[in-house]
Amino acid sequence: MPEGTVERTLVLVKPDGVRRGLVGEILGRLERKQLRIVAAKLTAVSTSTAESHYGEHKGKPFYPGLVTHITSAPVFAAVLEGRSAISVVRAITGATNPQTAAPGTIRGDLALGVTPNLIHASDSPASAEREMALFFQPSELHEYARTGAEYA
Ligand code: D4T
Repeated sequence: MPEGTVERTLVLVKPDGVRRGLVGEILGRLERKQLRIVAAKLTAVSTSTAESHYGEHKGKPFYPGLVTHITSAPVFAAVLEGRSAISVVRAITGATNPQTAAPGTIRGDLALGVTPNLIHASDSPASAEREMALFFQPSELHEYARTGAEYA
């Protein structure tokens, strides 16, 4: 039995991932790790949602470009659930800069730049709670059992 408590984490396939047709590839990698999709939708990110989501980065040099990017086309938002889901998804995501992200990670294999780095993944339980509430109503979160779910 894998260790860790069951967690939920917010994943965004960013506009570069949606526009490159990589939603299935990215979600597929997470599903193959037995993470359970409990919510998902294609959605536009308003400037106010972007500013809330990336509030911790306000004032940094890359902040304006980050907000411009995340609002430039729809994102595919999803909540993934599983044991230690927050750290497991971050590991599969890889380092922020795709030039140094490890091969085998989503960013290491597929991303083209630091701002267009394909995917956002929550980095702590507190961030996950805050970010899930920004993108989903409680009624949009679903409960079900996966078959053969090692991370269930
Ligand atoms: P997210 O939060 O999107 O999962 O990314 P990380 O956790 O890997 O990275 P982060 O919070 O440090 O940065 C958030 C977001 O800002 C973009 N960024 C970052 C950028 O455009 N230029 C930069 O120099 C940095 C550091 C990429 C991710």
